Amino acid sequence: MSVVDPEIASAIHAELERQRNNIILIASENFASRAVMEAQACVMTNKYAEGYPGRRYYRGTACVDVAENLARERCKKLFGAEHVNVQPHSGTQANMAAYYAVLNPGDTIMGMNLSHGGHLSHGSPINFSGRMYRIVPYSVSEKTEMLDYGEMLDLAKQAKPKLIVVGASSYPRIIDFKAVREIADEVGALVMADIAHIAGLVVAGAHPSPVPYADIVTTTTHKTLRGPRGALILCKEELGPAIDRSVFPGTQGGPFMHAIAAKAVAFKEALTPEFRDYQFQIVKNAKALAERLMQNDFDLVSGGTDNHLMLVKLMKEGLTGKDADETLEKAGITLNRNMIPFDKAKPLITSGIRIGTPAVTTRGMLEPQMVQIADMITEVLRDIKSEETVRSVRARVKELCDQFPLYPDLPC
Ligand code: DSN
Repeated sequence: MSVVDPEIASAIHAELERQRNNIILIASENFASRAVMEAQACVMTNKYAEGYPGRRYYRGTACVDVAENLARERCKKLFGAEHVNVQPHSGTQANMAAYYAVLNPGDTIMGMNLSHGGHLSHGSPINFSGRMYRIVPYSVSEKTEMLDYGEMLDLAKQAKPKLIVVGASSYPRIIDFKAVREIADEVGALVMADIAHIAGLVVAGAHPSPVPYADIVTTTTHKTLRGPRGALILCKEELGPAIDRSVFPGTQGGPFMHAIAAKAVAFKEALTPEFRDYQFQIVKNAKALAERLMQNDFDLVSGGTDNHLMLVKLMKEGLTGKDADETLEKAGITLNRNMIPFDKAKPLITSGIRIGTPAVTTRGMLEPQMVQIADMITEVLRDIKSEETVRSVRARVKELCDQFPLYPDLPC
């Protein structure tokens, strides 16, 4: 490739070096294994296979059928699910297909407010979901900054939703899927759980599973699940045909067979005891990082974390999320600004930052390194205008990264 396209080869090489030499704390990112990346870069990218294994609209699909069947079987085993569709290209497309399977335009969805931790595709007015459906957003409690299932029930009784969407992109606490099922049953609604962020935790048992309670479960495959970029849908057997029709031909054409092969590899990895230990370590690391930040006098949304992420409020420090993520990036610490519940700042500014531990845990970092990272974040944010502090932290970030090499044998 470096001969055919040296500019792209150079950008890829620079990206590898960036991933190696920075502490990545973006809660939705991770490092897929070499095996997953090899499958994703394979010749199956050349194959059209509209339809499903055994029922394709193209000839020559025997080999890709093997990949999709393995992906489906492994995924069902991993989540204990009755039916799975591994074709969605992304989390938003999985959610779109799920809505398309059970709703008509104009039907009512209750979804978590984006600025309280929800996702664009859970009904944001600037997303297709907010334009196609009537959205009644629910929020976290102002007092606890956690979901209040009593308030959710009251809202559901007024809104009479056809679907309650539960799941989040920036919610640091355990989600009580059973409580949501009970609310839905009281008002005759379906439940869709979007577990994109916590899927790895769920399969390991580090977070309760929604599979026994939700009619439909969607997730991406590249976050805590540590697979290729993509998504999947799980559902009860009786919804299977509707979900499959909704993915293809409803909302997608040809599946990405190389991505499905890579999903199969990731599911095999996720079935191992090592993967389970890894997920529990993500949570231990998040707790250690959160504890240290609080010892260093930072305020965290809801006062801590139960999962892989935390949200730091920066109002007391007189900082915005934008100030913080820009300066931390210069120091080699990559994370994102994030709205916090009841934020008064604009989405591109924000009053908080989101910090997640899946990627650093994949590198092998443990609690002592989380304390170091929390102290480096503190040093930068306490002295945000000091170029000397940024330089000094940058040097220590590099030393820490060198102790936990990333893709050491990747030729690039
Ligand atoms: N944008 C992703 C995240 O960072 O959480 C969710 O899709």
